[in-house]
Amino acid sequence: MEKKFKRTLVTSALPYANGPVHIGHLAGVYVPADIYVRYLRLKGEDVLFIGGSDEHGVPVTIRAKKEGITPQDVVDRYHKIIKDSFEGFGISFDVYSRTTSNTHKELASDFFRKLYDNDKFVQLESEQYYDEGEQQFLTDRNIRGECPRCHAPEAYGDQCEKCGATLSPDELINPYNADSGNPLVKRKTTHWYLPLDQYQPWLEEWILGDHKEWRSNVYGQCKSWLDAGLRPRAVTRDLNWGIPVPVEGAEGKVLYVWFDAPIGYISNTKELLPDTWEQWWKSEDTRLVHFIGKDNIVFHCIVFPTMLKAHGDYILPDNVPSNEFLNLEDDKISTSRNWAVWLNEYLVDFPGKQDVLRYVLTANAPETKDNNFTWKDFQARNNNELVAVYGNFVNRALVLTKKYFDGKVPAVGTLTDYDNAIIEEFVNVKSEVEKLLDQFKFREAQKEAMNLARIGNRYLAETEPWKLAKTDLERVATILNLSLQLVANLATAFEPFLPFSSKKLRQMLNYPQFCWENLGRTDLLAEGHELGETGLLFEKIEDDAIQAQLDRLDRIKKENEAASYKANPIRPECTFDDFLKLDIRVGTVLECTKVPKADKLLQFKIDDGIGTRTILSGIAKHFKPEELVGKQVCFIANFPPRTMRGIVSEGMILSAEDNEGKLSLLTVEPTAKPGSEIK
Ligand code: B3M
Ligand code: ZN
Repeated sequence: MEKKFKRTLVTSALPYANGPVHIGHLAGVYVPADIYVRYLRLKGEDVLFIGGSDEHGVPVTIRAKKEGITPQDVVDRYHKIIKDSFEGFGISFDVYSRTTSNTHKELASDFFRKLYDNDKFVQLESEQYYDEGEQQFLTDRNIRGECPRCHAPEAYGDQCEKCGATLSPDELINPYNADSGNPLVKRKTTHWYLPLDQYQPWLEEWILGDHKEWRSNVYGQCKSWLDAGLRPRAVTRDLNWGIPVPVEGAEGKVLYVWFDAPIGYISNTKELLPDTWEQWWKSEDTRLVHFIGKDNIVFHCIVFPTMLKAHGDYILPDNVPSNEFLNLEDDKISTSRNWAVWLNEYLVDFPGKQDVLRYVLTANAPETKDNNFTWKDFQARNNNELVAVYGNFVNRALVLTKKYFDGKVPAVGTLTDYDNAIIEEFVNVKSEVEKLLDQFKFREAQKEAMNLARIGNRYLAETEPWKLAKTDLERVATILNLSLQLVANLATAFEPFLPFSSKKLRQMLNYPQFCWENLGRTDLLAEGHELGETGLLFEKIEDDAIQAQLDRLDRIKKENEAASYKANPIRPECTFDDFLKLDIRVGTVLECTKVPKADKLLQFKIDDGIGTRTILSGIAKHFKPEELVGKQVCFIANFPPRTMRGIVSEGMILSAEDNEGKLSLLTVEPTAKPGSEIK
């Protein structure tokens, strides 16, 4: 059933222009997309690589407000930083534009209008949160309130960052406007919805039936969305930053950022190829591939295809290779916590070492599961693989050729069985690498390429040409010829993965052109061909450079801790007399049980030195009751009794809460007599 395509259109997710891009972006989307595109180009295929910044959406407005500048200022700044970072890493877009371009505004607006005119939307009235003081509707991200799950005080309307729960604003306890702090009321508003439910049968057939070859994480996520049943999705918002809804009576409304952003792929193609863009988007012999991160799967596999289908003129994606997430030093990468390796900073800290990061990110690509980036691993992969294997082999082959043959490719003599066995090992590299790249298995494909260098190193170690120079120069010629052919193969095989190093290597080989087709051949460099200047392909990375990065992360961790301390500021001054009002005592836990039907409450029976007393405490989520029996706790003994769930509680048990909401009980060390006073 293999369809024949004439051209491949590759898109990579449009990053939000509300901050710089980091290693997570690079590993998840841009490096794999770039490897794929470079590979297709090397094969001589017709391919376009579309990128751009996603410049609408609420996060941009939030940052603008925080900094007291306009949303346009924000996106102008970050679009440039992001574009430069991608250029710095050799991400070879054919176009990198932005969703604030006129081409895009017009095309997205027309797209909406066509769906509107053809009755593809449903119009629904709903109640949304509204800030009467500011006279504005709020988007989920702008609403904050207490998390209904973990009771963190500042959860967002769409998510709690503390416990990770996905939320809707309606679930928040005491919602308020994150900017103004005002409490919110509900008010009616009208929006246009894409009726995904109507497309459900078609989507099931198209994805679950026709695209079983999609990565299992992608297929699985689509399946669970479809199994849960799709519902109409609003494609407009009450907001003043975005593309105005091109319909009468829609003042103050803009297209939802996830409606306009994917259309950006089309607009950016149009901007690049004003005359021929339609061939790329409207012709069945174009193969469309979206590279994205896993949080974007539903939009690229369900929402955008539905938009395209509803529109009717456009092709649908053939594949959506999505990666999982990359963590940094075992912690989730987070823009707001500054927990990231920023690409613009890396380019300054490690000039000329773009390929090292490309290599490490591909070697650890989160293709099938979340993966972890650590600076130690970065250093180890550079020093033990790029330097010790790839660089070392190349260097030995080139230096020996300079030494014994004046830098000219020596002639091959008779091949030994061992030579033939080595050749045997790498003739298949082309089909191996291709097979993997065609399946978007970049990690394994890069391993295959690296394997060539391992073969080369082994070959030199076994044959030891430096020992033969005096006795058998002809044999040395054969060994070095074969080694140089391997080096040329390495430059070719690594071209999609490590473009900077391949370029350098081609210069060292004085071998400006080569072609993917020739990969695996042993006659790439002709006898007598003169090599170029030799230099080091990779350099060792020393401990202090790594330590500097670890120190930076340590500093950030401390700053984050300090910031959350500030979020719980020290309370206003109180006097010693105030303190003396509290009667705090030590007690020994005699019994501790869960209160039936109250999932937070523990019931304690405490020996308080005089007798026993009952205390209820809302800490059941944090402790196992049986583990507390026998422990000494501190409690406030002079609070008035309080009845909860029909039980009278006589006091309050004290505990310490850290900035992640984790509790530790206050106890005494060494043990004290029950009833001891705390002062
Ligand atoms: N800007 C989300 C993100 O950066 C979004 C992608 C849009 S792709 C059309 O993860
Ligand atoms: Zn929570």
